[in-house]
Amino acid sequence: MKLSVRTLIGVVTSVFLLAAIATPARATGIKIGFVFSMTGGAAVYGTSQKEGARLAIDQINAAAGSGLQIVPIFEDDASVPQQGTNVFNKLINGDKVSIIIGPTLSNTAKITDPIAQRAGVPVLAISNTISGITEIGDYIFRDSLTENVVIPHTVKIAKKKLGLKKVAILYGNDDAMTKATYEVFKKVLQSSGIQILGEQIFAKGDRDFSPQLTQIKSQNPDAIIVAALAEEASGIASQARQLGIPKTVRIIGGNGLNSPGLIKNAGDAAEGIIVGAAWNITSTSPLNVKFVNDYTKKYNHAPDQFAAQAYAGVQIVYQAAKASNGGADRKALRNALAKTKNLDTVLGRFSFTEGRDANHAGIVQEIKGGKFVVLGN
Ligand code: 1QQ
Repeated sequence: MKLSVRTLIGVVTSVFLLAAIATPARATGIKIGFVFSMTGGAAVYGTSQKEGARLAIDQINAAAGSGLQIVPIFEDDASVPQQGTNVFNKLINGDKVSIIIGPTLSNTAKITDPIAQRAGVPVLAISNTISGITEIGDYIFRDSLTENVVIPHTVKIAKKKLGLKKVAILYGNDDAMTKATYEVFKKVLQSSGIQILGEQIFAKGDRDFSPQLTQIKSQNPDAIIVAALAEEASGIASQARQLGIPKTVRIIGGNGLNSPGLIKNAGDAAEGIIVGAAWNITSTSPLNVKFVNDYTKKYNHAPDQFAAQAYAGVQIVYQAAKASNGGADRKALRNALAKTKNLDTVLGRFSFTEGRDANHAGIVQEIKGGKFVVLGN
């Protein structure tokens, strides 16, 4: 076959053009998968997390210019482990993300994180607080404080301020976090010499807590320990006051109670609730002041702890990506994450422990005037 020069040029040009069309644009950033509960019972947390992450991404990408960009892929786990599994598989095998931030609930993380560990995909938990999450494997990190760290502090401050002697416990027995919170409280109360008058349970989705609260009222406790997610905690707080349990009988809880959604739903009945946290809005560090201002301006409402942990999480991952040549190599990214030391974040100076857990001070808050204020450090 004889080809003219012109035909040859035409063929070569077409091949190049076809190749250009067929080749996807080279990734110019680090692909991060986000798995948050945007629907279902934990949506109050997931919504804040997405807002906090989005703010951090926008600021980082604007500052990076032609440098390393973040390419986010957001997924909703619908507050259930099965959907968490589906989206983890999609992000790992389909989108081929470098790392996953999330999922919102420990109840889901227990099921999803082993999938990422087996695939060699790092995970940064930003709101899981039960023990045993980072123990899933060496690719699992977290920037949230555990109940094990926060609850002893909560009980100590509550005992000192309120002179607690006897309490009743009400907990959800079908969620990993509420069960763990109950177990940690029980251990800490016993070792603090505080008497447990009785234990009551409920399940996710319950709306009527009056049988349990009537029982608790008859026990005349100094306080009620509530291990619940925000949705059920709102109903519990409202009904406790409706049943005539006075506000002097404080509700004391774990991480599930750290949402302003609780204040919105329970209104005045939320006043006086005590909960340990990783962050409080009044922290005066320059980074936090800027974060609170920027966030409030962007979303027209103040951030919560979940937004702050998400914002810090994106920053932690980004610095590790930069330190590992863009984060495309998951193992190098994992190793860079493990080296995170004294990073200035909205949570304070941040380092991971040997076991890849958060290592910073917590605070104890109470709800006063419709806001979370610091009760003690
Ligand atoms: C967990 C939690 C939730 C209450 C917050 C998202 O701490 O599931 O571990």
